[in-house]
Amino acid sequence: MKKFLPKDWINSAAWIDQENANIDEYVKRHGDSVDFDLHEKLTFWREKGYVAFEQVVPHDLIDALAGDIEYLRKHYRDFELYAELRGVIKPIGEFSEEELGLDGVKFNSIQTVSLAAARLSLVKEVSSFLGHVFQSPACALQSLTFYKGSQQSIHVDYPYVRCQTQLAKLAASWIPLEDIQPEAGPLVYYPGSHKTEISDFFDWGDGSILFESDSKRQPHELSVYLAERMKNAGIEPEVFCPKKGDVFIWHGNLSHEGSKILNEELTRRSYVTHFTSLDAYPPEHKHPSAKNGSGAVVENGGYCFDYPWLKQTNKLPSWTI
Ligand SMILES: O=C(O)CCC(=O)C(=O)O
Repeated sequence: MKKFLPKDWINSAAWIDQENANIDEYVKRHGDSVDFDLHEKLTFWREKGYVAFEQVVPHDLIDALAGDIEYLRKHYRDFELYAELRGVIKPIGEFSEEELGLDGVKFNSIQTVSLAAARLSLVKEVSSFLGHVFQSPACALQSLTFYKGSQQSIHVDYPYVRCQTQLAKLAASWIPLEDIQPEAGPLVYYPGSHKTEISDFFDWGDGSILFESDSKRQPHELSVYLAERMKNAGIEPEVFCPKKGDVFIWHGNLSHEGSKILNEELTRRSYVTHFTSLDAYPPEHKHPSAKNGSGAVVENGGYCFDYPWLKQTNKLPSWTI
């Protein structure tokens, strides 16, 4: 099996993360194509490893996804998706209806059956911004729905989300499906921690930078490592308490976590998409019909490809609106 090393990350870094990135020059050439301040956003991203946009996500799309999720909980046997409950990921049909009604359930890659989800993944500012970060169109790799705070310990995404052909072409968006309360276990992130001089590379064993089934080290050891790196660099965590309509985008090497839920009564409904670029999209994840213009949702310059391995063609209600 090929072992991935720090050079595989460094050699695939997006232009914006390279030492000689010239944002002034880039914006002179491409700045007209967007209706936000591209220079400000790219500069912020390079320094901090995240950006947020306020009130850009259409509320009707969010409501449509919430409706799809409720429908899915009741008609789950009609859909070929994976769900996650208490760390166990398995086909949705192997859960009971009672389990799928529980607070902790996450639905994986609902964008394959929910048009609302696909369109939320490709919201204009996200597709456009990431298209500039990657200098190639943004492509959704996978998504997750959250009902409550995840309370996931500090981590970075790249050891886990790694099917893209260029490792460092990785980013994620986080869309609240409701206003997020500070006691609901909001997302927490560490500004500037995406820089490799801050994070360095966690060694999963024999120099590998990715979590593999035979890794010698475990995810909790990555958390201990990152917490120590943050402490040594003096980086304080920041909390993201967005309003419905906002979106947060983070770099594949930004340290982040789900903070502690302080009020168990509160939900923290959210939708996360992990992205790569079109030029790094894994060919085996692309439906053959995508070449002919079907087999993908294409919006705002970004792509959500149908997975070729899915046999069923049922769609959630938002697809028919
Ligand atoms: O929303 C959260 O609490 C964490 C999400 C996350 O870490 C991820 O999807 O990578």
